[in-house]
Amino acid sequence: MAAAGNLLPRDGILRLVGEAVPEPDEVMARLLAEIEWRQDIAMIVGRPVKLPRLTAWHGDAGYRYSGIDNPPKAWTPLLLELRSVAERVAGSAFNSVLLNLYRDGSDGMGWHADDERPLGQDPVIASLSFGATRRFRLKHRTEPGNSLTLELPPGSCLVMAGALQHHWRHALPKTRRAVGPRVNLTFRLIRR
Ligand SMILES: O=C(O)CCC(=O)C(=O)O
Repeated sequence: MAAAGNLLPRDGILRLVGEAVPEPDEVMARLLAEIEWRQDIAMIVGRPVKLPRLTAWHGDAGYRYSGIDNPPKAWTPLLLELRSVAERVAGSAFNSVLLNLYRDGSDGMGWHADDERPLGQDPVIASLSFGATRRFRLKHRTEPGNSLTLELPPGSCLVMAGALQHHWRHALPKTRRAVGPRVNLTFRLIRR
């Protein structure tokens, strides 16, 4: 696991560490088999809309985003192993994880920031990727020309920290390329 420098020119910290998790294909197969994936529904302008991905929430604390309640499920042995990798890479402790399953290229996540109040002022978030390599995009909130695109390979760990969530938005765009499933785990520290 190589040390990784900051990829952002300013206003936050973004580090990508490749090969953070050994045997990523085996981990992917276990995540698909062991996690109870659910289809969340968000209310968008008063109408129920299925999120374009499946999700699961595990950990010590619940979480509410986009009007969706996430009561926590217990840590599993695999999730605890992955949490220690995320904590080692990020140098930070986590008490919760949001898991996203992108079934194919028509699943994705729109532009947003992880800036909900329970995450605190400058949250550290560590994101592990498995399965298909997908593009991850960031753009600065007030400087539209200032953007970044990264490929997130299986077994990699992306760390977002410092003021990033205040100044940047991120997204996992849908793609027309034929891609297989991808699982992403974002480890967070929820403050009560
Ligand atoms: O799938 C990804 O890499 C992005 C996940 C994400 O943006 C989030 O969970 O807030």
